[in-house]
Amino acid sequence: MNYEVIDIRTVSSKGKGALSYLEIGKDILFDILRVYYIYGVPSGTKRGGHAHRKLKQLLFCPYGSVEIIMDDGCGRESVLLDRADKGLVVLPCIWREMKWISEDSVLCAAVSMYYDESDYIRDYDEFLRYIRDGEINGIC
Ligand code: T46
Repeated sequence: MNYEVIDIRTVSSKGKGALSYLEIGKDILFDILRVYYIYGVPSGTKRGGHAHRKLKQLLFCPYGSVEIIMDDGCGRESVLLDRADKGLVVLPCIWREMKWISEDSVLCAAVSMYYDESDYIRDYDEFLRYIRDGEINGIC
């Protein structure tokens, strides 16, 4: 499936916590044009339910735990973002849902495009048609 779990480089200072960082071109292999974060979500809540046509994104959870459920039209896989030094790169043509596991979790995204609603596919049947056609013409 079109995703990758990465270890975010982290420097620990004894008794003083840790600092994690990402560098464009080294840790993230696409340009970042936008950053957003989602918070204040009650545990058990599901968000998402969409795919992107072109957008690439790195998701990470600096506080709490959020499950990312991904679907490529053939099957489903999930990744639990439960550590601040764990990242998930999600490439286009993946349907995703995000489930808030613990209260007050913060989900951060560093993404390759400005916000553009036309990049979203929010209907699952349309997503299945898009990836079927995309496989034929090389988009997905
Ligand atoms: C994604 C997952 C992980 C904006 O106006 N600007 C923005 O940059 C974003 C991301 C959203 N919006 C608006 C669009 C909707 O009216 O904020 C509202 C909530 O967005 P949405 O329902 O798409 O939120 P999620 O949590 O389902 O999905 C978000 C991202 O939209 C999406 O790209 O991959 O987080």
